[in-house]
Amino acid sequence: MSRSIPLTQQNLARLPDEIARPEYDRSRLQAGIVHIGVGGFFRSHEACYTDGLLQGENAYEWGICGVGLREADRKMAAVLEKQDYLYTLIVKRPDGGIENRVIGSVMDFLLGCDDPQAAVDRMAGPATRIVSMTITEGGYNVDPDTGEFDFSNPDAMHDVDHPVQPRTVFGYLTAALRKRRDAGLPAFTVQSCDNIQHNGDLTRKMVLGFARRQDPELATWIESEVCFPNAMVDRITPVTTDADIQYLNEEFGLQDEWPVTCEPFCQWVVEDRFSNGRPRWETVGAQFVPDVTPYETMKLRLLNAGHSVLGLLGSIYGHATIAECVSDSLFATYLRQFMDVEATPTLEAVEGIDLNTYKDGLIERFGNPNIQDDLSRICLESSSKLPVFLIPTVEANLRSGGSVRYAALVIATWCLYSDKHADRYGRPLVVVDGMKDALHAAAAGTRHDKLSFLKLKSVFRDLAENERFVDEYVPMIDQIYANPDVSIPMRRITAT
Ligand code: CS2
Repeated sequence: MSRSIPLTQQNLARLPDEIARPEYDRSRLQAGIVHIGVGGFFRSHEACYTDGLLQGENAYEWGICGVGLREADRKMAAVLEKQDYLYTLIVKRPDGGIENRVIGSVMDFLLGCDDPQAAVDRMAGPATRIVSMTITEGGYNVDPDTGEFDFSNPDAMHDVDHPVQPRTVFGYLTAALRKRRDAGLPAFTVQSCDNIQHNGDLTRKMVLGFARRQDPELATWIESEVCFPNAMVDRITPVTTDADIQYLNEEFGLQDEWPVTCEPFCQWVVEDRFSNGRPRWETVGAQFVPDVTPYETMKLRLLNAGHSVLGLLGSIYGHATIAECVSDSLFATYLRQFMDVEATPTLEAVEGIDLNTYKDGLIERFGNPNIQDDLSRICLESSSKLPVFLIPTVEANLRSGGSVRYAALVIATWCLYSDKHADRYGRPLVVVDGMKDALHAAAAGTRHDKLSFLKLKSVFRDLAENERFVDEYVPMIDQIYANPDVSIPMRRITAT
């Protein structure tokens, strides 16, 4: 029989001293924040900042109510409810040290797919002042050809016609904002915490695009009343594994069914524009700035693009994790040269940040041997990631005459990956991507037309028409289709 202690509010006092826990009175919390999309990243980032704030000051009005809109959120709902919405954050340092901390800022969870009305009512309630979200890069429903709201999505069309029975995040936000307007309540802030350039501006554009179609008058109200601050968010958060659950059990006798593992580094740079007040997150390390653009560009083009470079090349080569890639000197060199030669020249200066120190820090973070960040996580949804992380760097270098070969090999490798779904030894690679079929079909066309993959305009825009890019790309396709050992072109590129 297991002697382990299930994680609940009542059992907090029984936990070993090494595990930090909420010292504040959780029964006094009110949900000033409703968060849509409770996954690992939200739990290691916004919820962690908010927990830190609640530990430090009487900010009881800033508890968080989680909301899941999809069937896939059912497990999170069940686990959190069973654990009184508590979970453990396992912070793993590069030197092997681990700090464990039970996070208490989440105080409730609603499953929209079971009861949409309850979720709308919670957002529309007077206590709610911010609705934040992490719905992934692909969740914004952008038509890749026009950049506008994509009404070909059947759920979005359903929401246009059923304003009180929403399915999408856009349907929920407009339903709740309508209720607030009708009740004479101030609007809440809509705060995106997704890793997207100008995440607030994009959210605004999509919410307004949707609302104009559904209810133009409401759209005008939203336009003038709702703030959508942009933010740069950062904390590497691998997918939780059974080993994380076992670790808590074996080391501390703590039974947490869904802890979160992350690195110690954490960053949140936010534009200070809120419709109805905000928590004093600056007291726990968040930075409020007038314009996040330089911070987000730096992060997307160095950290995220760096991840994609390692993720795609490493997967085909046969590496399993980011740390394993960085411990391979060829991959470490390739990454550093990509950052120095191709990414950095496209960046503007960032106040208070020395880019060399930032890059050294990234290599150290990526190399954290305790963070098992699988390349499968990095490569999922690449079709939403690369247009933001990598293609703008290529385009900027094509304009300025800068190098594009490091990126060209990564894109050629992604073609091979999408075509074969296997590494260089023929071992299967799982592909999770909203565009999986389109990517596969385009990549498979390479045998007849070497530019077939590159002609996917929604991902690569006009790269297939750029002679200089094509001149770099085609020989790389030839080379890796002849021999999928990507280390050969990597060695050649890094040596020149
Ligand atoms: C990763 C990010 O998804 C990815 O490809 O680069 O999830 C990355 O780990 C985070 O943005 C770190 O803040």
